[in-house]
Amino acid sequence: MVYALSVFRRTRFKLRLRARTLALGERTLVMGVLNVTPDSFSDGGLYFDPKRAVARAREIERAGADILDIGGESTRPGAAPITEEEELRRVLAVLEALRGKLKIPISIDTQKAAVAEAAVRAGAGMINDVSALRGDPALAGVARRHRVPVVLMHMRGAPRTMQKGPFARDVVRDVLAGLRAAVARARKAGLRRSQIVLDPGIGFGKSYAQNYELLARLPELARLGFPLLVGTSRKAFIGAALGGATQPMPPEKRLWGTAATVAAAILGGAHIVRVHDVAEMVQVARITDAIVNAR
Ligand code: HH2
Repeated sequence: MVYALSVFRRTRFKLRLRARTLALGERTLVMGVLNVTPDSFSDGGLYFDPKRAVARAREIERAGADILDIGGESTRPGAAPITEEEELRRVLAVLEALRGKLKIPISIDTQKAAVAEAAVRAGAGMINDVSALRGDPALAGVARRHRVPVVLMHMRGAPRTMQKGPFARDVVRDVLAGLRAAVARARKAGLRRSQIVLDPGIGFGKSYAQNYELLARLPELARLGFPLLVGTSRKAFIGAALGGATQPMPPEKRLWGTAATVAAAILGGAHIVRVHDVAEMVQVARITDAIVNAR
């Protein structure tokens, strides 16, 4: 009898961006987060100034990220939506300043078609929509016309109220159903299957325990037949498990907890991990990939 760590063998995919193709499943791709916001839960205010944002983008690339994800609107629990003008103002200044300066592709984290359109015109190669086309149905048209991939993330409810519950009785079933519906919306709007990446939406309308359950049961989401992106970085469920519910460990101290979740996500079949601490999580990804490939 051979006993081995249970490791999920990832399906390989090719993700066609405008200027290049990303191979998914050979090694884990690391998506580095750059929030150009005053209020993001872990890096809010740090890179609100475009000059600082550009410096951070270059740092993220040097640290080994494969993709840079730029967002102008916080989706942390309780966050209030911002206007299209404000979001455009925030992200375009950075995208324009970055034009031609990075080798890695840029993803635009937005729920708004107008922001996605302007960002793609300013050089973004993919779209990350946490509302999975529910926020603005016109966003699918932007992806279709420009032939860029789109990340469709599962969210139960909306950021303002999503952590108040009620949560799903069976979280995996809820995420599977939500992601199937998201794929149907995308396909109806004319997107190709090869343009779609799915994301279980860790921390988006789930109890802390359900986030762990999603990580433990991630291989069940691979059944959907799409590449998987997982974003656990510095999230509250890590802080709660480390510090306790009344005194959670603060976001800047969630590095090792994040590392554990990144390793688990990769062992469970994630193709892309979205993280703030790029240099550290690149190391975690390389070593976990070595374990995956040693089977
Ligand atoms: N999480 C956040 C934002 N965007 N996109 C995807 N695809 N998956 C995620 O898990 C995800 C995401 C939240 O993290 P962060 O960007 O750091 O915070 P904020 O929303 O407060 O800006």
